[in-house]
Amino acid sequence: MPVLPPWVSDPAGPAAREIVPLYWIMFAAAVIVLAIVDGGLIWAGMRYRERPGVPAKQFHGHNLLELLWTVIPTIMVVSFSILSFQRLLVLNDVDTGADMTIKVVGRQWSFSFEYPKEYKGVSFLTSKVKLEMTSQDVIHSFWIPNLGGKKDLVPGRTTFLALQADRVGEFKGQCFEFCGDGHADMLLRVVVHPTSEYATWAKTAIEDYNRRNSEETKAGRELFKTLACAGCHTITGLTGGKVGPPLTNIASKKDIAGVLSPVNEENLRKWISNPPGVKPGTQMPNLNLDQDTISKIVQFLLTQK
Ligand code: HEC
Ligand SMILES: [Cu+2]
Repeated sequence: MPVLPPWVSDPAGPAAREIVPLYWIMFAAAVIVLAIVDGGLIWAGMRYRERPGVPAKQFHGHNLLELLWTVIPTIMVVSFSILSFQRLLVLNDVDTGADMTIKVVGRQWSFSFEYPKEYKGVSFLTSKVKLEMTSQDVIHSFWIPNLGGKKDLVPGRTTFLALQADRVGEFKGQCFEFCGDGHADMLLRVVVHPTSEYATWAKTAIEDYNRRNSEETKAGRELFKTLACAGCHTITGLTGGKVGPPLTNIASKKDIAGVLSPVNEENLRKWISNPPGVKPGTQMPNLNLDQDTISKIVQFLLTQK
């Protein structure tokens, strides 16, 4: 999946595409103003400066010039405002066509995202995602340059932003409101999955969430701690056994004891039910556990990613 550098001028969605022309118009105007003002300053400084025998030239007002530098900037500011408000009408319409709402909370110094609890089946196509945002402490700001829009997360208030991408990829962003020491660590990453992969990702994410919070998993964790497993296996923060391999990230491994692949519910069950039956001569004994105990332990192990 392509990882794109955050860059405003490389729009990857409709909101960003709205903004880019305005970005260039303002950028060009700023460059022209810079050239005229600084050019004029340098030119006048050289032309009218004091020289040996020539006193510096004195001016007292110039009606035409003053009119020009009042009227032109006014026209510029007003037209930029109008153009900006037009864009904002589009950007602020977060609801039309939004398929999914994700809640975003900013805090010093991270963002957290809460997805809908249910997955509505594989036919569920997500194109526009609405973000419902708030902050726990100070003001933060959500900005993914390639996807456009930029919205503050304000404590005590809810703000909205819509994200929509028209290419697959990983888009980077950053908190855009200085929020304290860890401000620079508030990186953001939006992963745009192809529709087909999104279904799998969402299903797994929801399964993981439900598993982490299930009673069975909690029971499995206790069982793991109290049964013989604890004496032979290390799980960081839980047990410290050294006879067998650490199981802290067992659910992310490619295989179980080198013989069963992948690491899933079925294979973990098979392994724990009878290790020597699966891998003759292994050092892990058959603990003769009942099916219910094994189920709980397996649910717990699957959360160890
Ligand atoms: C007497 C020590 C011992 C006990 C008790 C024990 N194990 Fe093991 N376990 C091992 C050893 C040794 C291995 C490595 C087996 C091999 O590769 O042949 C292992 C491997 C594993 C693996 C595969 C690890 C990997 O990295 O592939 C899992 C999963 C596992 N044990 C879970 C458990 C669970 C759950 C319990 C408790 C119900 C348990 N073990 C009890 C010693 C033990
Ligand atoms: Cu921040």
